[in-house]
Amino acid sequence: MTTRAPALAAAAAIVAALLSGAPAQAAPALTAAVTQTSVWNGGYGADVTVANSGDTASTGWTIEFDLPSGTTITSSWSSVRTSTGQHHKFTNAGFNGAVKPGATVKFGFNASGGGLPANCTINGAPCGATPPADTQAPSTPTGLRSTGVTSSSVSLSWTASTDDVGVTGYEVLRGGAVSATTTGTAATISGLSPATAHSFSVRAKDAAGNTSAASAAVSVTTSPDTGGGSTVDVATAAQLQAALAAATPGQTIRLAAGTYRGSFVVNSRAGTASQPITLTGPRGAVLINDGPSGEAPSCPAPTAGWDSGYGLWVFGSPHWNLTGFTVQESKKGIVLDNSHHTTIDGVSVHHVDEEAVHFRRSSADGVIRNSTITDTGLVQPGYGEGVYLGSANSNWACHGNTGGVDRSDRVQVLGNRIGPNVAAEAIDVKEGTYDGVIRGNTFDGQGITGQNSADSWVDVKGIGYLIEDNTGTFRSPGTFANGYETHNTSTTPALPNGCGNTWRGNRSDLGGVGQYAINITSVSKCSALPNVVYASNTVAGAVKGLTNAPVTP
Ligand SMILES: [Ca+2]
Ligand SMILES: [Ca+2]
Ligand SMILES: [Ca+2]
Repeated sequence: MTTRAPALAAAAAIVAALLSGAPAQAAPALTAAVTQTSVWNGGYGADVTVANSGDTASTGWTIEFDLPSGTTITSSWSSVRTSTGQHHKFTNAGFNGAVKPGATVKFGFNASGGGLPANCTINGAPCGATPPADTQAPSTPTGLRSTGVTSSSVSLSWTASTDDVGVTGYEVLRGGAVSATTTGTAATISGLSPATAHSFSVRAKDAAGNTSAASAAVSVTTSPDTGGGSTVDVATAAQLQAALAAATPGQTIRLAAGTYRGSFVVNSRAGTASQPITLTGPRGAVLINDGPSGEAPSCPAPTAGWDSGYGLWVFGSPHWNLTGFTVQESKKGIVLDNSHHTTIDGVSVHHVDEEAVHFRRSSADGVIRNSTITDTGLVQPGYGEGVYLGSANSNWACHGNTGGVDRSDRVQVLGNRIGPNVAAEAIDVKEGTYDGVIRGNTFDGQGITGQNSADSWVDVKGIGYLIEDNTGTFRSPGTFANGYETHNTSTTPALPNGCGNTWRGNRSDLGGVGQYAINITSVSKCSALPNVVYASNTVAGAVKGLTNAPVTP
């Protein structure tokens, strides 16, 4: 027994050495180390270095490791690979099985996904020699940029970092806090506030937990909230009527080109300030109402059995955008009742029996801009205004829903072309309305009829309007008295109608017919709140001159 014990002990020691891969006398001692050589969005390339710290050349080697789920090998070289699921086995190629003492050989692979090898063995023993501790952080990511935004998300991309051992992932920081992690070089951050600037940076990590500095920050602003942004495409009158009846905040109703013939009413379908409702179409989307028909109620309101004949009627429905389309061959063009914050942009209204666009029943804070109006008042020339702001006090019983007054206040009329063949005023500013802006419009007075005292581009019975940088012309035929007029209509309640308005930078060509560019009917009635005509207004072709009122330098 005693004579055999040393032999048994020696045999056990050799077995242990083989199992551990530890160096042994006169034997190769192989280790293997995996190093990422490049990293890209969605994958990486790696070298595996086989080193021999023994004192005899190896005759061959087999390296095995596992990759985590989601990471696969797309190619490999300088070895013979057998992959079974997530387990990968590499044996030496013909030329690199012999690794001399102190020498290294390499093979490599490309991976899809960011996972790194685990459970690495070489010739059945652990791959290694304990690697030196990784204390070096990856390089700082560069090239951070936005690749897309929505109202609630931002997509980012950046250039990969490098690392002495390997980048294992990235952290996306928003306002200094980690908002996403990824193994690739792109990320989408969601759950963000709309219409808000958000600051992002990104940093890289390695397997040892070393973290790079944060990249340069980028600020990305999310889109405005469109309330889910649903778009309803319509191509027929019935589809349009159904869409208007079911409109919800944030929605866009999109008209296909074509003719829509019928009664189109938006009744009590309010948008909101942050989620307006949009009706949009090309100029070739044409709304026509062949009405009116049926029994009218005493005051106009959507009523079963009655068709107003209006081309588009927005009733009790604030926060709408009306863009691009055409209204024609209707009794009135576009009528807004009690529908504040409506924006009309780039529409065309023409060939209507009465007025083209009417802000009525205290439809305040609206805008009409970049729109074209011609050929109004075909049936009622005296009511054929281009844009009508408010109501005559004789109609306040119906339309005076704010203290008995139609307060269609603060409407802005901007950059429109109105005329020719607008039978009444291009813009009629009714008594009791306040503080609108009439700017940058082009008025062509040809065809104005003089009916119902309509003999100027603009008639101002409202209060506190700013009228500036408009261009007006007149050529016969037509009945044309002055470019702009004021009137001091007496109302109950008493209001300073036709006072407190300002003219600046308007260019008027009265065609040798008009008396004054700006005729202030009564200076004395506005002594407490005077109208102001600045010298920056110009006139040509006037019978009398720029204005009957004092000119302010
Ligand atoms: Ca490192
Ligand atoms: Ca007049
Ligand atoms: Ca009028």
